Amino acid sequence: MRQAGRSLPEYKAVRGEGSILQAIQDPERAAEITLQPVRRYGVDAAILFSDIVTPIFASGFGIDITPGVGPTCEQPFASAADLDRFRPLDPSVDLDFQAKTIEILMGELDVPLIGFAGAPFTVASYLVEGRPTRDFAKVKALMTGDPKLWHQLADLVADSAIATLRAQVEAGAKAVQLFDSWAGALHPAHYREYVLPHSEKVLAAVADLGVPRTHFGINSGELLPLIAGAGCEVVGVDWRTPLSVARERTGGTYALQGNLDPALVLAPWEVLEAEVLRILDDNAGHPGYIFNLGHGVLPMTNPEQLERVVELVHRVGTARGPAPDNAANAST
Ligand code: 1CP
Repeated sequence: MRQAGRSLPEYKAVRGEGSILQAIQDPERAAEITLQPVRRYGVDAAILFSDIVTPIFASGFGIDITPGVGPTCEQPFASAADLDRFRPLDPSVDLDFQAKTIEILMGELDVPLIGFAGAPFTVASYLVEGRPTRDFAKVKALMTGDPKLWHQLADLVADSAIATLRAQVEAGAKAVQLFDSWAGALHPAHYREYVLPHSEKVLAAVADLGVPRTHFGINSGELLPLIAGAGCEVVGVDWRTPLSVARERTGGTYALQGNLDPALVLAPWEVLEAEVLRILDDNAGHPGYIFNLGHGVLPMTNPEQLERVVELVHRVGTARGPAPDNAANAST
């Protein structure tokens, strides 16, 4: 549950003012923020407190995270000259704070740590647009109007994702997630031509590490077969596609993660409870399933509602666990 900590009073107490990049670069604080949702909710894994733009920031390309807005660039990526603004990332120097955070976490956590990176399209969209966007007009104009420059940019972003993911796993992360949150803004043909090769490169470059790879995009119902085929073991599903449909579209051999609508966590408990049970029923006891929200936790979420969701899933999800004919597969 990305940003599960964000609505917690204990997060607000340690996060500090200004850009979260300050907190991310402070290993003690970043480790504490990573631990908070695990302590509070008893979830089965922790997700590293960082952001998808951290490696780009560390490579020296000017980017910040503006409170209440998200990633912003004062000078967005606009021409070939901007390629020189990326330094190749040396994780042992540029991302040393991340390794230190994970080192602290390895001594504290009793659940697995999930590492992550942003996929080339989603990260590049912030670099080209300069801020969060609804229409992705500039980044689409770049990819279709100057494919050569687009591919050069996406390749650099892919390299930074590979460097950060490998460093996270080497430091102790037990799974990785590649967030292509905004891929659903693309037509499947454009996704296949301009985006998929770069995400495939990232996922292939971490295959030898032997940790499960999750690949996720919101609004990605039409893209699910392509997202699954990019090279992963787990496919993240937002709330717009029923799990059973997602399983059909991905051929039944991938684990799925999702797909509770984060807005429904704000609904009365009876509504939320029914929705959680509906999702578990839709999973129909399939062993390859990770209960999660379909996207990040909304800032106004009441932590008690999430506590109840976790408790319910642990209680009922286990009871409704693998159906008998799937149980054999689960143990192999
Ligand atoms: O759960 C956690 O807190 C783990 C750390 C984490 C992760 C996994 C953060 C901290 N960000 C992310 C990933 C991330 N960041 C994604 C991919 C997953 C997703 O789509 O949810 C994306 C697209 C971003 C970019 C980003 N950073 C946004 C979205 C902006 C937009 O385009 O709408 C925002 C608001 C941020 C800031 C941010 N990052 C993380 C937190 C806790 C926050 C909230 C703001 C803050 O406290 O200052």
